[in-house]
Amino acid sequence: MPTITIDRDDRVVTVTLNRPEVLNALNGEVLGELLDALVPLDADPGVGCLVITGSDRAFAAGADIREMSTKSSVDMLTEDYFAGWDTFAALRTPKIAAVAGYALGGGCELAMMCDFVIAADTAKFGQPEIKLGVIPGIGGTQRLTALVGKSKAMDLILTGRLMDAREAERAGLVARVVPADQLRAEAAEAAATIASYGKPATMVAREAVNRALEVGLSEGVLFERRTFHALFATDDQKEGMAAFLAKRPARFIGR
Ligand code: CO8
Repeated sequence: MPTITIDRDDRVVTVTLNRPEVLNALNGEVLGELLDALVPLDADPGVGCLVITGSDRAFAAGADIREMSTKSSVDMLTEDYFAGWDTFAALRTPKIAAVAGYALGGGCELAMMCDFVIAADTAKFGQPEIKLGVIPGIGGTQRLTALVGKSKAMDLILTGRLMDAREAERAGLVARVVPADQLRAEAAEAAATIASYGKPATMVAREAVNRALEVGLSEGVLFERRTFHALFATDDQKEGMAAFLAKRPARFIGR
């Protein structure tokens, strides 16, 4: 039985994690199925946005503790355990995490690998790995610190406590909080909006924003400016600006 389901609605692809018996814990099988499905879709100009979601109870309660528990340090090193998640993070199509219930450990890290998070008011975020005698292993120490700042990242990672959706929104981890029964609709609407724009522009917009986490201000601003210049080679730029001046809706073609 697959560990994920894939639904496509025009230019939006929704991936639903589906291991309810373990609260969507992330194992090698989930990662393999995600990459098998998403790498080709990422290259498809007809796909404009991805939504990653889970169940009402759990987005994902972490990396699969059963899978990891018996591994040795040498196993971890030689398998380069978790390295495949870098491929997920590097997908160029914009991706939204739609989070209800638990987003813990690797689940919180998966949400942070997406471009932004829309949370149900039931969502709970945390990096509780310290309680297992380890630390976050899929980018949590880096991405959480970049999103919420050192003080709150230290609080969460050192105590292992969970934070609710409102605290996560105040802290900058979450972009929007909505009532749980509206989560899917809200994410689908945001994704459809993003997918309605030219994909070259949305792809490089997310690259430019992500650059802010990697480099200093002047390097980042230069990257942004050169990327902005490059977009003037696209038909979408001509169409978008002509449509604005003609006071009509733009029709983007993705090149
Ligand atoms: N992995 C495997 N199984 C899990 C996980 C998990 N992360 N989370 C929950 N489950 C399983 C439970 O074992 C249980 O299975 P069973 O029914 O067979 O006993 C089932 O899911 C339901 O869970 P609970 O009965 O515990 O449900 P509750 O509602 O009582 O509690 C919680 C829900 C609070 C989410 C609780 O399940 C929990 O604390 N889970 C673990 C959360 C956690 O610690 N996550 C971090 C995991 S480590 C990680 O993500 C990164 C590690 C980095 C390592 C770096 C190495 C390089």
